[in-house]
Amino acid sequence: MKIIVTGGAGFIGSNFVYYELKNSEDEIICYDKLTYAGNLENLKYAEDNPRFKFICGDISNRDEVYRLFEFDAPDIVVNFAAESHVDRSIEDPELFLRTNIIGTSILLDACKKYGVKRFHQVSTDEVYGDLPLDRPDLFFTEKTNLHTSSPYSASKASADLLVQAYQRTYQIPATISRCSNNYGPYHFPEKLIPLMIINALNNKKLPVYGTGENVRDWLYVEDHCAAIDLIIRKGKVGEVYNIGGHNEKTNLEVVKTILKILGKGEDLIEFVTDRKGHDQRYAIDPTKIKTELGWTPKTKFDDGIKKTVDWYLENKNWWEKIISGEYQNYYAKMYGNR
Ligand code: NAD
Ligand code: TDX
Repeated sequence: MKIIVTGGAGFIGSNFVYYELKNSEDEIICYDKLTYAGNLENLKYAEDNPRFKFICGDISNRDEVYRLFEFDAPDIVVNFAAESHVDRSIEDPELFLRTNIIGTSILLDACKKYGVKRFHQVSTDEVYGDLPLDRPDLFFTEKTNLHTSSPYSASKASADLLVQAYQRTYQIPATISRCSNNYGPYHFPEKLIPLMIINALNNKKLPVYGTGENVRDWLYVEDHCAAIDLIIRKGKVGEVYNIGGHNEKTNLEVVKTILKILGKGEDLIEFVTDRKGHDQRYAIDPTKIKTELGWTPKTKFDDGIKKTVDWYLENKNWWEKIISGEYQNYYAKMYGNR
């Protein structure tokens, strides 16, 4: 089969490309605009594989997308392409609407026009909004109402609604997955875990928003890839699957764990102005994907975070190139006066 992986030069998409090249016989076409978050170096171990091809393109460009579907005739499309950072969406929402909503709708139109066996939308637990910190008994299930907090999550929820509308109206064979926070190799340094690892390695302050009590539910990226692989092959059309491994941690716990692994002092921690509209707690109930598809996460947080820190230690070149470029301006703008 032929699988188009949109956004395959980003964090999770590149891990998914490697997962498929290793675990399937399928042909993988990565279609990516190479925004600031897309990086061909993420795919350097795939480029010589005869089952892999890279095409540079934008999911919100209808002509380009139709050409892609016409020439490459995919069986399956997995849509990772998105603007993915909440803080950037708070500064400038418009691009999030264009890529995450219009881009998804154009991919769906292409599926309608050319036909596919499956369209899979990679969504997020953020579409459910947040849970209160004092109710550890509550979890997001697939039946939880959509209730978004940031322009990012609103754009992802809008895309989910479009996928469901196209599935019902035009019988597009679509599925949706909503995963909790990922971590692992190739994670762009703007996000919590890589940012804290890199700052600690450079003996720079670690900017924790608010009190650091907000809770995220962490999943090692390879476990997310395995779940998506199961859904595209065995998942039922029209269904939503939540993905998460019950690894809830406060941000402060995560930051302290990283400092401990690196043998650095907690004096590097700096509490800074909170994120606007900051979601309190995310927590996924993964019962459906476990019982219906037999998925279970393999990597425990304690092992995954050590593997991740090791990866950043061993791939200094990768992140040094990123943080020496435009990222400097981003960092000054977001953290300079915080
Ligand atoms: P990322 O920002 O690392 O990568 C996004 C990729 O999409 C980049 O390669 C970028 O170049 C590409 N892209 C952006 N706009 C594009 C466009 N218009 N056309 C084509 N390509 C474009 O993001 P990520 O963290 O890998 O997230 C991938 C997907 O998974 C996103 O849809 C995100 O909402 C979802 N998700 C992420 C997490 C997480 O913890 N990172 C958790 C759940 C769901
Ligand atoms: O410098 C920071 N300091 C800080 O305290 C950063 C970048 C983050 N934080 C906090 C905010 C969040 O509570 O850490 C937590 C995690 O932040 P992010 O890494 O920005 O992730 P989050 O906002 O939880 O969203 C992520 O998970 C869901 C991804 O970026 C999304 O793409 C995904 O959908």
